[in-house]
Amino acid sequence: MNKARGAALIMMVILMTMAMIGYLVQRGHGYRGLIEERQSQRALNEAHDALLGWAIRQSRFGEFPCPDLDDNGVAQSTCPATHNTVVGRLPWKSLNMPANRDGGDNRLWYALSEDFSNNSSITLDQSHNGQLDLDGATVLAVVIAPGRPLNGQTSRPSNQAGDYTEDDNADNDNRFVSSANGAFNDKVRAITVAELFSGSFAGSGMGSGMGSGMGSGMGSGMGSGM
Ligand SMILES: [Ca+2]
Ligand SMILES: [Ca+2]
Ligand SMILES: [Ca+2]
Repeated sequence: MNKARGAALIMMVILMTMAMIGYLVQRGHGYRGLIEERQSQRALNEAHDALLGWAIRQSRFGEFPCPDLDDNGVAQSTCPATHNTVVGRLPWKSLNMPANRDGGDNRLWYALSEDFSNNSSITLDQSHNGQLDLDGATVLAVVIAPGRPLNGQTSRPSNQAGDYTEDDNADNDNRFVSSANGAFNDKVRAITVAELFSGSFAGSGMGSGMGSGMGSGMGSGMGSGM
């Protein structure tokens, strides 16, 4: 083998090794993304069921706990509202559930319609759909797994939604989205008045849908990379 041929062979081996390494790294990232996505979905499902389980047990049927505004796990005793919406974190201690985190190791965010908070004393029935909008549909609450920080979200930990959520989820009004153009990795799970009154969610102790986990809930937004 002459020198030129030997050098070409070595170069080919180096290129093939680099290509193989690149493939394995990419595959590893894809696998990590899948694990994170599943963890986020699990956390959203647990939060969804815990919130509904709480609401059906209240003396005022359908009242949900206030979001946690200071990240101590405990619901605020009063729900300060903006645009008929209360935005904060999931009050996991008040819900008597483990501290669940999404695939990016964040606590979940939680937004609630004012009618279903303790700001209101109206008797809730199926004519009250809530005051939040998720992808154009009316819902009574949303839970959001914020995912890893994206560009500009450099101030974590904080109690500002914009450090965790993106696009229409970050502006503290009553409209939320499960997808958006540009940088966006929020995973959103809705809670609807139909679910509240059907009791068809895991652990509800009522209805016929127990144990279903409701994994296909509207607006889950799962499927894109974290
Ligand atoms: Ca709190
Ligand atoms: Ca996010
Ligand atoms: Ca919004």
